[in-house]
Amino acid sequence: MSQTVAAFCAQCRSRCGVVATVEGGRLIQVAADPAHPSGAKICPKGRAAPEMVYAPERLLKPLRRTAPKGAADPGWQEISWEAALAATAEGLARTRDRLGAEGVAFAVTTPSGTAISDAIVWIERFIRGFGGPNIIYATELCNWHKDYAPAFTHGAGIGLPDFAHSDCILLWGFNPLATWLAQAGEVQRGLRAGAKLIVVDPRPAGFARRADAWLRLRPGSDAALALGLANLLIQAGRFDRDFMTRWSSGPLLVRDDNGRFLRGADLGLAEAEVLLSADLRRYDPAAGRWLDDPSGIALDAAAAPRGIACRTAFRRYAGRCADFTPERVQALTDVTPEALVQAAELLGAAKAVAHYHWTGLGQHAQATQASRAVALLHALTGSHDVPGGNLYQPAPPLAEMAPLSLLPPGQGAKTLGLAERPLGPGRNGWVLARDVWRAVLEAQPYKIGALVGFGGNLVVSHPEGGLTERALAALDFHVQLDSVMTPTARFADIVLPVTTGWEREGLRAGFDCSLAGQFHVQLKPAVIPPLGQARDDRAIVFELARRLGLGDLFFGGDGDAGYRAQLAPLGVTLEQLRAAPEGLRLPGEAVYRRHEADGFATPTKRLEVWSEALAAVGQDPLPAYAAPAACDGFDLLLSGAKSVAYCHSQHRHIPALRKLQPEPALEINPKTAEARGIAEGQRLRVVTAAGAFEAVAKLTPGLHPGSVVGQHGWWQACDQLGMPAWPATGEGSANVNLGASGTLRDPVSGGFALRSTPCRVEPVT
Ligand SMILES: Nc1nc2c(c(=O)[nH]1)N[C@H]1C(S)=C(S)[C@@H](COP(=O)(O)OP(=O)(O)OC[C@H]3O[C@@H](n4cnc5c(=O)[nH]c(N)nc54)[C@H](O)[C@@H]3O)O[C@H]1N2
Ligand SMILES: Nc1nc2c(c(=O)[nH]1)N[C@H]1C(S)=C(S)[C@@H](COP(=O)(O)OP(=O)(O)OC[C@H]3O[C@@H](n4cnc5c(=O)[nH]c(N)nc54)[C@H](O)[C@@H]3O)O[C@H]1N2
Ligand code: SF4
Ligand SMILES: [Mo]
Repeated sequence: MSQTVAAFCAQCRSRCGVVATVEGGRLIQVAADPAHPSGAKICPKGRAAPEMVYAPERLLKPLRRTAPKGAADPGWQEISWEAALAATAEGLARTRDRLGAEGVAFAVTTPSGTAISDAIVWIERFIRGFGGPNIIYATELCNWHKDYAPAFTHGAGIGLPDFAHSDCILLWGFNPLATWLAQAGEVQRGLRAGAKLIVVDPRPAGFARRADAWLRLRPGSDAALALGLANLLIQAGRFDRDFMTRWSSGPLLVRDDNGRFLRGADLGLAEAEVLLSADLRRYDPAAGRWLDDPSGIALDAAAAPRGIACRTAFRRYAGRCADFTPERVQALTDVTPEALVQAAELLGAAKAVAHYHWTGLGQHAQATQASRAVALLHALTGSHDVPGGNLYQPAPPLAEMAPLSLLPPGQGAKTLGLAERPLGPGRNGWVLARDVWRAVLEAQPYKIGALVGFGGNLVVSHPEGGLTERALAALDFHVQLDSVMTPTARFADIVLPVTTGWEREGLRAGFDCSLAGQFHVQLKPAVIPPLGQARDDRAIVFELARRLGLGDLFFGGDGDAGYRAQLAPLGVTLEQLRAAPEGLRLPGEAVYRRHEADGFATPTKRLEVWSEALAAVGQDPLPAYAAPAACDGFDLLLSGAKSVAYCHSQHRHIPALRKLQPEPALEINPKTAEARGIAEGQRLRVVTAAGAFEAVAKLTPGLHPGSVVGQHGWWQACDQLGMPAWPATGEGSANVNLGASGTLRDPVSGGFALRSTPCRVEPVT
């Protein structure tokens, strides 16, 4: 008897709506559910769901190490859940007693590329309730420069691109055909309705070939390109002057001598903190409003009240942009003046521009500035929170289950990296792996002795794999939760087997591929029961919490009570959601231009052309770009991109997926290859200042000739196809992150320049 069950695929950010077919308790097939807001299509990973669930590599029982960490064979011994949970709780309690709660670090795998999103709020609730200030989370490599860095400009993340209704779609270092299928569908809808398309990518992948303007830039030069485009818009007067005047900090005066806003106190006014326009009209930043009538206020002006030379923030920004002439932009980015002008024409002509950027913009040493440069470019087009632009329609409200305030007093200040990067991810308790490793190996600034990894493959997916292995081997206590044995789990003392997303529930409010999806709420059912003894992450933290005296925080162990608390603000019950596994469309209308009512969540409550907050931490208050120094002996730039076949370091063991991408490819322009005597399919060694890794040449006509593009995440064998494993580290490894340099880092986020690392490529003989 076969039956169908509505659900969504939780494997990646797309969260495609699906219908699963189950026969005799076995998952047989997963298919798209066109009735679902993100269900038009599914990708090969979704189709391979049955292979993933029933893979012989699945871990189905808790394991305990019996051999020392250095040993070639960990000597895994199967143990009962009771023994595994008791040992875990005891290890955590022991470490907390000895070193304080900060002596335990946590790692959580990415919710954009795994199904951990089913449980992540509960995991964070557990970590914060326990008192852990340090979560290794990859955000600085992943989403920080799109979800947090844009807040320096407009107080929020990048927003929801309304691709389907846009006149001009701007994909910047983002390849949704491979990484966010539902959003690729929205792009296609927009194109069918006549939208123009601009793609900024060194690689001729995804939508690049179909773009009206493909800007094939040199990796990492994104900020220069954005400033150059902004320059053309400003020079031609083809920007939304009204929006910039009414809603940005552009009209406010900035002092030439100290780079601070001119304040009332500077002029001896009673209102010491007011900011001033060129004709000295007063703006109250605390209230977010002008005290004088702002009509006719100048955006671009200079003034010298009381002899204090000032220019408006906008004039300073326009001046910065003017440094990026088409000729200079070409020298910095390799984008021709013709292509630049063409793209600026498209942006200038569009009524609304919908844009998105992700890791192509984010994995660089100047990523925060690049994010600012693109946010301001987008602001110039006047597309903030308007139909066809980027929207700020919030997801339906679930109760916040993991606020930072759960951390006991004083713990938050212990978050590693906060002192060096006070505006970075540390503010949310998210830390760099390398900062944790320093605490493990050198007790700096304090000792960390234990790690709990909720998935994640730190040895392969994070930079500095060799360092990671040394630190993992030095831990006193390490628990890893995963569904397969990984190069990271190999170091653990206890490995807990977890279910896949198909074997457990998952609650999701808002499917943010589209405005319509944003109103959709769904409690995905478990389409099949858990395999073997696998348990779901959520149930595991409920149980660990009970054993660690945090039972009250976890509703006395009652998972449904937890869901009910989460659903309380929504006006939908758990029973209603369980009765509608395909999800519910909540009532509500889109609201646009939210800033007109609320202002922006920035220090000036305006969209910040000039950022005093960045200046206060030593960063340029205007978006900036400086060409990196040439690097002797390295004539190419190493970049990267994801394959549709895999998420990060997962799935190489799945036959249907491994057939799509059998080997770790290094994309290289045929001319670049020819000059080095490299042929298609040849084994190559990529050498950087930090290390080396191997890959297989894939000649890619059209690729930016000064760059090569690797794929991270290779380690695993596919036994069913007889395809080999790759060492995670050391000789012959294909681990791209062995080439990541600890010195090429974004100063605000701490992120690594994984996509702009100087390298050279040589054939392996
Ligand atoms: N199939 C699949 N889907 C995934 C994931 C996965 O691993 N596999 N992971 C999920 C996660 S966690 C994430 S973060 C997202 C990431 O989603 P994306 O950011 O879309 O992922 P990528 O394909 O790695 O990178 C996007 C593009 O950036 C380009 N690029 C490289 N260097 C540069 C540069 O210097 N400048 C610019 N402008 N572009 C550059 C690449 O050529 C690539 O086409 O995908 C999510 N979805
Ligand atoms: N060079 C280079 N490095 C990169 C990137 C890049 O583009 N280039 N991308 C970066 C990005 S964007 C990200 S997000 C990170 C990702 O880095 P990680 O989060 O470490 O992702 P993976 O390497 O795929 O490891 C995920 C592990 O979690 C397990 N897992 C999957 N689902 C679950 C679950 O529901 N529960 C539990 N407990 N475990 C689960 C998987 O089996 C797998 O072993 O990598 C980053 N590293
Ligand atoms: S695109 Fe992502 S969510 Fe959609 S089917 Fe593929 S893996 Fe699943
Ligand atoms: Mo990511």
